Amino acid sequence: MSAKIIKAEVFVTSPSRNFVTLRLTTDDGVIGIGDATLNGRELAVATYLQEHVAQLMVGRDSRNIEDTWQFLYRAAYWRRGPVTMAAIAAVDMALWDIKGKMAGMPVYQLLGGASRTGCRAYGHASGTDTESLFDSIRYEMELGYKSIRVQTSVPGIEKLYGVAAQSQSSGERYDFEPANRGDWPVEEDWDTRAYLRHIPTVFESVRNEFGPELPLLHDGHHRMTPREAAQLGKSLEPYDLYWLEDCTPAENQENLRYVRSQTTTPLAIGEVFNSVFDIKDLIQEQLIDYVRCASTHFGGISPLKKVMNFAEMYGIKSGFHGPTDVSPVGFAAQLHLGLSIHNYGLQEYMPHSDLTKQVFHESLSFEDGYLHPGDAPGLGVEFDPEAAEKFPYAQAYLPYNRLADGTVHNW
Ligand code: KDG
Ligand code: MG
Repeated sequence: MSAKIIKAEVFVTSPSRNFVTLRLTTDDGVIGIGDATLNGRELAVATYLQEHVAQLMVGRDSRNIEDTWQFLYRAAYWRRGPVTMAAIAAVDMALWDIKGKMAGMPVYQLLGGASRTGCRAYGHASGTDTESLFDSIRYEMELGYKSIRVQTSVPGIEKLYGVAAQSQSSGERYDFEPANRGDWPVEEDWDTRAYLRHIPTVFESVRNEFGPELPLLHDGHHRMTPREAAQLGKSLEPYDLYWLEDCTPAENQENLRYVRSQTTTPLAIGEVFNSVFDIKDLIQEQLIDYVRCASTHFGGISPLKKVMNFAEMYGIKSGFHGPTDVSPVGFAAQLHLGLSIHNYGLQEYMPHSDLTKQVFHESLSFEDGYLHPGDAPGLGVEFDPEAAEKFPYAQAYLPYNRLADGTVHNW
């Protein structure tokens, strides 16, 4: 068995939403797939892979995962960035997939074996008012979720991330897909003071209705300053959140020192990070509780495993990003990792649409609130190129925010 890569193909398909998939084939006929989807900027990564990476893969020994990762990272000279790291992630995943298939083992076995029987997942509830929010929470609990993210409308804000019941141009459930098809991003609005006043009242009513036990999460989606984030964290303390996510943008990791010093509400950050250098201070100074990075945007399974092993030393757990824009391949990749590491926390889970499942055949299971990647060799996801062809790329953009005076704000 020489395991040499003889073909590297890039597929862009849009079954409900856009996905970029890399497929590597070895001379033994083993196929490995990887996810390179970057929501709203998909073609940049597809081009990076197609024009700059594919030819470098041909002739390489598929077994040397670490060497290939380092080669793509260091030989490019231009390190990091979401486009580069999503492209490297796809290669990394595809190589783990191949290695698993060659070994006849699921990837989690190659990563050290299972540390638990399943990965606890959280569901997404949202509502435009108390009644619809409670209905949504009850629905998620009926589906089996044991932890629930809560997002709501805010009086004074017209369009808001994460609230499903609001009408969007796509007509689809908004908390499952924020990107809108079309050639221009949808404009939304934002008012921090209105948000900070309203959210604690929402969690108070949810706790009164559902009691103290149910783990509740909330996503601030990068829109607050450190002081505002501290205020929110403090005001949510009585409601015992499981985590407050992206309370402030973390390009400047030092910002989290102030937030951390002001509140005991657990903090989760990292979905837009693409390198250990984006998160190393947050981990080393114990400024966060959960790592939100996704295998797809963080360079693949290999670097995410390293960062989780590093986080383990500080008692920080995983909370990998799992929206629908992480494809079934990327999702499986981080599920294998989550099952194997000791410091697993919680996994975000937004099930993919039926159309997406026509293209990507998953072997994961979701039972009673727990996910398992399955025991098929490799990642356990099969990609169907013929089905993919039926769903050509459709341009889509994530929305953006403006304040009342017209200033662009973080979305
Ligand atoms: O593409 C952007 C989405 O992945 C993001 O808005 C989803 O914040 C998100 C989450 O926590 O799922
Ligand atoms: Mg988020």
